Amino acid sequence: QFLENVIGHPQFVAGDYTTRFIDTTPELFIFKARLDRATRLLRYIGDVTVNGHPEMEGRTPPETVFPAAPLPRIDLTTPPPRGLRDELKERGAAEFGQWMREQKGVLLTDTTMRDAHQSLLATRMRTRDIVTVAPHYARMLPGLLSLECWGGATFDVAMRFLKEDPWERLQLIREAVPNIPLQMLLRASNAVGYTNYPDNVVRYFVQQAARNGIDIFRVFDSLNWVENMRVAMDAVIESGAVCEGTICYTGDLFDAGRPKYNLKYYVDKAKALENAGAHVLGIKDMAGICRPRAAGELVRVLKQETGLPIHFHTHDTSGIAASTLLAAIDAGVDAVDGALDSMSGLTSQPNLGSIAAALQHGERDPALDRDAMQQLSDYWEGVRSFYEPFEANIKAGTSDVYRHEMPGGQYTNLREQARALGLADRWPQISKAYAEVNQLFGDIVKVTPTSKVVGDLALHMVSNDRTAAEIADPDVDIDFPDSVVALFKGELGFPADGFPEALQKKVLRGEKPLTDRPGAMLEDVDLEAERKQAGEKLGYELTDSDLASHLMYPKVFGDFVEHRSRYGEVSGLSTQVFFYGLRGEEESHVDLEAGKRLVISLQGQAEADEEGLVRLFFELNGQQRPIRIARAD
Ligand code: 3PY
Ligand code: ZN
Repeated sequence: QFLENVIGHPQFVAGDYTTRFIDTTPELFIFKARLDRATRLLRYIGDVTVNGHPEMEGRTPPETVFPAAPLPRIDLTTPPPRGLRDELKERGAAEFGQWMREQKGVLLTDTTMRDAHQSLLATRMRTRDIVTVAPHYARMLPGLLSLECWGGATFDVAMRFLKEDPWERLQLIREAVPNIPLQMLLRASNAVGYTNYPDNVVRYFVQQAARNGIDIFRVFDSLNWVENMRVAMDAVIESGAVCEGTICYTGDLFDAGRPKYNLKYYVDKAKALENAGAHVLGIKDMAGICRPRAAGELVRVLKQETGLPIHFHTHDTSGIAASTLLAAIDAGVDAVDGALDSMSGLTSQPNLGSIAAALQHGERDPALDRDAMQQLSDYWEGVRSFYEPFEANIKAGTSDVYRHEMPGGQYTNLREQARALGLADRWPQISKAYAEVNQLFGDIVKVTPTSKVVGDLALHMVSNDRTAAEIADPDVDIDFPDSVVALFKGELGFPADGFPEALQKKVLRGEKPLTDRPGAMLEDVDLEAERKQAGEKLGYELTDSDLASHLMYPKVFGDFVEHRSRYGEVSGLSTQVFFYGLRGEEESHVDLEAGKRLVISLQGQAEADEEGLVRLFFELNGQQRPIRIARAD
């Protein structure tokens, strides 16, 4: 670029320069960042057009042109009306919790931007598709309790597969939606990862999330171990945000043969969370197995036994989750989660629009604009089609979920893993093995990350033709997956009644399990030293949120930074171009920043030459831009 600048400089062209030309002409060092950014993006588009997106391997890209994602026409220049975030700001977190308890109408959380696509589309929804509709939410549904839009698996997937910065997503949603509380899912001491982090890393992560815009933290522990949630909960409370201390629901309240998860279990957990300072009590039915009668009883009793408002979350894997929500609502639940119509059902949340319709004109009417919900759903329907290859191809609800108890977010993922291992036709065996592993582990709570461990062993059993009896038999040698060893060591904490001793002994092969919660045994990280070290490796000074990303996923973050320096900010590309490249002569617009728009089209492409290089003839803002791309083998 420097050389280009010199050769193109008018003084140089005119021969009007001396040997001090470089010293006295500082503009030579102003590189055309815009052009450079454009070139990098053209390389990305060229690469995907010629070689396909790596994520499409083994998937079928759509053949046809995509339908539009129609956006409701509304005036976005006026400031959004007052919403529940204003209520929260005025009252503060604790009083807001009490205010929630006093509301007659049910409060609604829309999970479309997080759990719905995590559970239906392998978490692949991109920032651009979310942020495009965010300002419409602010103006059309200001009465929503919250938008669940961050955390869970979205953090990891954003960097690993979508090559975008999860923090930027949060900042952009925050900017577009100043009036509705933003909610995230936090796996307590596992933060947004799959294992416990040192306490100061968890604290740092929560601080960053609050600073960047999260108002409500749903905090859960994957073994319902409240002691292991305290560090995260304290950090949330200290930040001023709402702490939704959450119990994961498993088993069946009314199954006398499985008394471990009876009403007393839940009441004890709820009281422990209230004592730990929760402002709201979350009930997280991650698999969608809470039967309607159990939901009603649970809500009725927990409202009596605690002074907290209750926020209920479920999945529609069984096909009857709406009846569970309605039972919870009848019993006085304060808030429920759902996803907008076109992103609801199956492993996702129940249909928010239908719940609102069912309650209309009644005492618990959430009083939201149903036309607005419909229009926003129409938008999501268009967006969903961009992600067609990530659909799980499940056509109906399954009552089998009551047996295997897989979380909605895991169900499709595990099926996909099974497919990748060539075990697609053995799914019934895998789901059976999953239930058996749960029993081998002592009937545990299964939610990220413990659910992943159960899934790992279930896949291991089926791919190695092992029975549950063989897994348990001390005389049969099993090469346990690493995640199973870590679980039995206590790296994710412990269930209230511990792990079955005999299996623990077999898995650990003489190694001793931890004697305390993992966070207490892990040394604090020197954050500034870590920032410096990572900065030296990556070649720039990490921002606070970069540091949080690095602390969560050092390798994934490093790869993401490398991708960004090679191709630039690919988050600005449309989803069609990001995944499928440019086809025919369609035109793509990329807004680099306000007022800097790239208009890109592909005029044609030549056959690969003998070195395997393909020439692509792009047009960029009206100018020819040929690019050569190496065809991958
Ligand atoms: C997550 O932790 O990502 C979940 O959605 C658990 O249900
Ligand atoms: Zn969920």
